[in-house]
Amino acid sequence: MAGPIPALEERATACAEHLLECDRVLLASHIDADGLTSAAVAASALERAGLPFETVFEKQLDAEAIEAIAATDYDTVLFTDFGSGQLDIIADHEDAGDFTPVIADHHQPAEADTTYHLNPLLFGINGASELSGAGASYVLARALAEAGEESGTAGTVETAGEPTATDGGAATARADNRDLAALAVVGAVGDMQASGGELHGANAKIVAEGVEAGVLETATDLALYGKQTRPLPKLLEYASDVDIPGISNDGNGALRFLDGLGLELKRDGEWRCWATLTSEEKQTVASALVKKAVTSGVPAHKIDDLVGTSYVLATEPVGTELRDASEFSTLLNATARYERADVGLGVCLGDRDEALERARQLLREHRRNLSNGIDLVTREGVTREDHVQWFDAGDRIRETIVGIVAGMAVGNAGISRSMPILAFANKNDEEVKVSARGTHSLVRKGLDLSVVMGEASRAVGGDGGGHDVAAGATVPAEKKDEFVEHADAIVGEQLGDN
Ligand SMILES: [Mn+2]
Repeated sequence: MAGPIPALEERATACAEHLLECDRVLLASHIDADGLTSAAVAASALERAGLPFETVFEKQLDAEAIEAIAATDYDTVLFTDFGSGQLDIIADHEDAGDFTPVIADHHQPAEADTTYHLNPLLFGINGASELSGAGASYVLARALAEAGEESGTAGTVETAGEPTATDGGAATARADNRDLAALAVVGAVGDMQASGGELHGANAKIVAEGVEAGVLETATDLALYGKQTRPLPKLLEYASDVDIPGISNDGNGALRFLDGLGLELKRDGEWRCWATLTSEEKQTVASALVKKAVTSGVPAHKIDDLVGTSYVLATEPVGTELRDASEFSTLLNATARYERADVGLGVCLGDRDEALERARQLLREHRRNLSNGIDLVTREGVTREDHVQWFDAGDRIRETIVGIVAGMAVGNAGISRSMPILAFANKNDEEVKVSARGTHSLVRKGLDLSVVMGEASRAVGGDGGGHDVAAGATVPAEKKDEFVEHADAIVGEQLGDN
């Protein structure tokens, strides 16, 4: 029986067979939604294969972190959602006999290779849009089940305590790890791979396995964030990706729009959410929304963005963030941003008590921190140079969220949309983190913040990079002003308005 992605099958099997020969494994993963789901997929597969393991998380897999991993007495290290980009350092440790790496990643590999390296980019599959770290881990998990079955090393652990007689389908899905497809999809969605409203390529094959296994449902649906948990008026008000005049960012407008549809909007005094509407009710709202967008002059390609594929985790309760891949990944990101990978992993592995409650609390705090941060920046304002605007939050906004705050504050009073914004926050005693945010219209005019942050930071002894519309850097604290000067000059050149 073939795995979900034939091109990766042979390598995945080699990785799986090596793992199954080990006495125990150290699992190391990245701290973000994709990394957490990667770890959960790998941890479940290792456990079902009867392989003892321990899990560690890193925000950044740098030389120091790899050194610490090498210092443990594990002979085999399974890296998920990172490892490829650090392969040069990892290979040195492998050569020194510190450990044998097994890597399930989707990032650009460094100039080195190793035997047990599972990465879609090595097999002509796009790692940015077709397979995430969790997807690569899923491919490995499927191979682990398959190889375990053939070698007879697994088969005793995985069905313990599971209903088998009455629930044959679910038991089979669990025995071959297809039930883990749901987490793989949460990882892909969390890694922003659902471009144009749906998952493509290898990701789509994983979706198909999840549907077959009964853990996923897909539907063409409204492509708004919060269908499971947001009260209907908030769902529409906060949907800012497609700007519908009179509804987006307009609480009263959203209420008036819904009131005019003749629907039962509340039940037991509580606003209903999208997920609890009947299909007719959803149809009524969706058609009215499209009509409103058309009559408000929203361009056709934007109206298309209102509709997309929803990925529903079929075994999770309706009306919870766990049921929607996008809301699930947001919950995981909230745990990751506050360095509570243990909480995120707990939720992925099925802890619906303590871990879930803590994750929800972290998400509430995260939203509060964002809103406080936006208030702070708006109140204190930004400093304008010729081509960029900036603010320094010091210790008052965490460096892990200062970029999101900057992006959300743009457009508020005194914060221009017509130049990029740089946001500083303290990282430690010696360094500051700087996050840059632009707009797509500035990118069309030539802005590339990845280049700006990379060049300006290296000019002052720091380092940085990212994407054209959003990037980040770390620079020595005393070089902040010099960094701003460099960034200002480079943006001026890019936009050609020197
Ligand atoms: Mn990833």
